[in-house]
Amino acid sequence: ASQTGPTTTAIAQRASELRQLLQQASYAYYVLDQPVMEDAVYDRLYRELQDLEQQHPSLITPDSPTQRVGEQPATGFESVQHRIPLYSLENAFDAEELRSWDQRWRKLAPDVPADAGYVCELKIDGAAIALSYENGLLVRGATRGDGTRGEEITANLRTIKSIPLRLQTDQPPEWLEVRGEAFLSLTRFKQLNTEREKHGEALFANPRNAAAGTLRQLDPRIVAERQLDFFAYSIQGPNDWANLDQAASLDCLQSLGFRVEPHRQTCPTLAEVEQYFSDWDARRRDLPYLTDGVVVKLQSRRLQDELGFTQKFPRWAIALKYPADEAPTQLQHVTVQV
Ligand code: NMN
Repeated sequence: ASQTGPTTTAIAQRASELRQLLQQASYAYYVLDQPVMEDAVYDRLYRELQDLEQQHPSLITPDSPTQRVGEQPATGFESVQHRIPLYSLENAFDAEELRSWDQRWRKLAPDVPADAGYVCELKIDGAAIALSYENGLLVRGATRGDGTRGEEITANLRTIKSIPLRLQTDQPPEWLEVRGEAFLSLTRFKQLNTEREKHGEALFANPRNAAAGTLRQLDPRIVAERQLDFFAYSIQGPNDWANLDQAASLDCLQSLGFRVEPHRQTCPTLAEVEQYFSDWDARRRDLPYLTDGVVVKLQSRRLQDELGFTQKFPRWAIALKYPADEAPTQLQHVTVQV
């Protein structure tokens, strides 16, 4: 028999190679912001993979870059229970309240030295979500909801290009939960509102409302067009993965393929935390996304475990908030900041 063309194995190998190349390029493009491939090359490889998958549907894998956007709109969202509840954070509105938080936890752990260390992270103004990975594969994503139960919005979250469909590790744990903030960049927010204005549609009040509303869209194709982004900030999993100190856990998320807000800083003392907060109050409007404060966490995981939680909040973290802007974006030039 004169069989021509590549064998099934060769085709499967090529599909796998294409997925890997595209995944690497997409990671460099969306997460690292450092493209490693020309768009035209990326688009050609993408089409080649699409064609292969179309001819051989059995080759499609759930982490294929072609599988980010589902075709079918949902009819509604299911309520799902979070594996571990998502607590909210206690707020502090000035340095005074920050110090009072510090004194409160120190009473419970009197032997901790003054320079035991804090990690400051910019608090992004978006929507909190939880992502579940099983053996490295994204299997579920949900909104925060009331912290105990949220809405299952996996198809929508899969459209976010900076969320890995597969964790970048050769030895993924059986399960891993990653939390973070889905948000819209300011550029994208403004573009969307310009488009909406042109079409006579109601404008989004702010990027947070736009992100939250987008996540509850029934049609993942609309979600994909909105181009949400994601910063990871917390990791839950089996011991080796959960027992990391705060700064190491953020580095771990980054090495797993997530975007982690790059301006985080380890601050040995509370004075440095206060400095970070005031430095960023001046600089935050230069960022391409909105931040409404600084999340301060204790660096030591052991201390976090020792302090635990109140009914509502972790004792080892606080959100230090900037005063809210008084007017919507369009009117900012007439807003008097006091
Ligand atoms: O929907 P995706 O596959 O993410 O592509 C959207 C656009 O972004 C395309 O025009 C593509 O060329 C571009 N892109 C480029 C790279 C690259 O490495 N140059 C990677 C991912 C997406």
